[in-house]
Amino acid sequence: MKVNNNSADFCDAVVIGAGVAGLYQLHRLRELGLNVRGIEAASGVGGTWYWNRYPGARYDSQAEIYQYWFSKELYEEWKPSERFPSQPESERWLNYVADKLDLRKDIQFNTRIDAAHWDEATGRWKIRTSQNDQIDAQFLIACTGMLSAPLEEVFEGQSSFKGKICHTSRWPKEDVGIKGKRVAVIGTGATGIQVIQTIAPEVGALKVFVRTPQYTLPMRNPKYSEEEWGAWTKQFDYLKERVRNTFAGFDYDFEGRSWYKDTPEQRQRTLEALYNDGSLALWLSSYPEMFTDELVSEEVSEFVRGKMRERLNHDPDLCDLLIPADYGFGIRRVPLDTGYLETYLRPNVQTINCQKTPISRIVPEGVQTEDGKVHEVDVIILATGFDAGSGALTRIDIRGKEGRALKEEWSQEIRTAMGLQVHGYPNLFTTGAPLAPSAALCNMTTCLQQQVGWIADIIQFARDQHKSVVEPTKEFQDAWVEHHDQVTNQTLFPRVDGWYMGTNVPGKPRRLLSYCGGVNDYNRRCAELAEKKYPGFAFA
Ligand code: NA7
Repeated sequence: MKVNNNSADFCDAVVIGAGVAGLYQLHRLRELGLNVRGIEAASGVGGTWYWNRYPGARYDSQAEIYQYWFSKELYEEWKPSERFPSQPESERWLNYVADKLDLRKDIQFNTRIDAAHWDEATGRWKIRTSQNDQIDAQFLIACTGMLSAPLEEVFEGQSSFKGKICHTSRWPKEDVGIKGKRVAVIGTGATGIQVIQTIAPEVGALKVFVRTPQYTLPMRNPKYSEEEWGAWTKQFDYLKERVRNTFAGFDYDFEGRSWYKDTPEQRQRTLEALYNDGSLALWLSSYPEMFTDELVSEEVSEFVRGKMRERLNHDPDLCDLLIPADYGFGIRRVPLDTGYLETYLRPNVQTINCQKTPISRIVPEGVQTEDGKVHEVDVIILATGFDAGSGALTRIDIRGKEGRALKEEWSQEIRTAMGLQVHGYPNLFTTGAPLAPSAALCNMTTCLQQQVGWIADIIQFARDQHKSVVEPTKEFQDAWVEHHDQVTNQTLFPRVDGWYMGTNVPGKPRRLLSYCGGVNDYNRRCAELAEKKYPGFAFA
């Protein structure tokens, strides 16, 4: 396909996506005086919080830090009802932001970008949408989300199923009708966990297909009164500064703690206190050696396993199936749960061990496993995850200089310049893309805002210099990839399969998606680049 630009609409920038990043990017670029067009596949704003409307969806960053920091007014005015708000509230929040900033008028909904081709002659992007719009834009900014390309077609025979089959992130707005029904959930990642614990009391019979068990921590989710929110608003300035300067963009941090300097009693006290916080603090602020040192990893893992055993009433079969034994706590994404493990003690919940009997296909009656057994159900819920980080971009036909195709290049190796640009694709900027903390290991609002701000600043810088094209040099990108790999290889992350390493998608090249040198470190590096007038980036 060639994108032609006959009768194309011209604009300075196209922002793809109207989630947390896209809304803010649109706002920032508009403030710079650019003519910006937002393109969004959904019928409304929200991104992740539009699409993931499955039962039980909620975030696991606390409301006081899952926030926009560029406006104190937004922070003060929107009053979260609880510590970890659910999807409907999160979607309402982003709608409130869109209204408040009057963003909707510049967003075209129900539209996907199908193709974007760099035109070297004009130094602009030629863009084609699913509505057959032709757009000619100087800058293309992908705020496409790191977990927005769902793995929906996972099993043979899905279309033959007589009942309803639904991926969690494509959950319909209307009632799916699971009450009293026989339901299968495939997948026990952060999403599967939220679905399972939420629907179990409602459905007739629940069959959970478990392949890799997860470490999971109980969430403490108190309601927030207006007064309590008022108290948080007084901390706005502190929190705004704080989250930029911690390892994972949360308010909590490792605080220089060291496993080897603490006594066994101190360690136990620390782990207990952080566990009881009911947040991700145990993962992202206990002992940093957990990510690098097998012995520490094993000890912290054993602490969590002990808690999980208690919650499972020490049932040997359930403990065997649901407690991880062959990888360490925190090396895969840690979910927070609300009664998830206890759900397995309910009489209407049954487990199927997919390591012993993998799913072979979907048949009209339900899910068939390799032992030939058909698990008959009325509804199948696919909590099977995403083509994370890169998937949203490779599903668009993006062509850079000399006709190179991003999909093709990334099918060999995923390389970026700090997750902000890709060499060979001038004036394409990315947020939530591979090789930055925003690809996984961070409080997303912290990281996305930092990237959006950095992108707005470099665009402003280029304009100030009367330059129209920005591209990272090959040397800069190579050096970043090398640094990323060096940091990664000091950790235990590369040893464990999962979406962090891209191994959940057949054929995807193996590399840790997220930069794990810390949000604080990454932010410092980005700020330094800006201060030094962007060495490593070519302006033309
Ligand atoms: P995840 O964490 O990638 O989880 C997907 C789950 O689906 C996981 O348990 C997989 O098992 C399971 N899965 C995938 N394919 C199969 C097959 N063929 N058979 C059995 N089980 C399968 O996705 P989530 O949506 O839960 O979470 C993604 C992120 O979203 C999350 O970390 C948060 O940041 C928000 P596997 O582990 O591959 O053995």
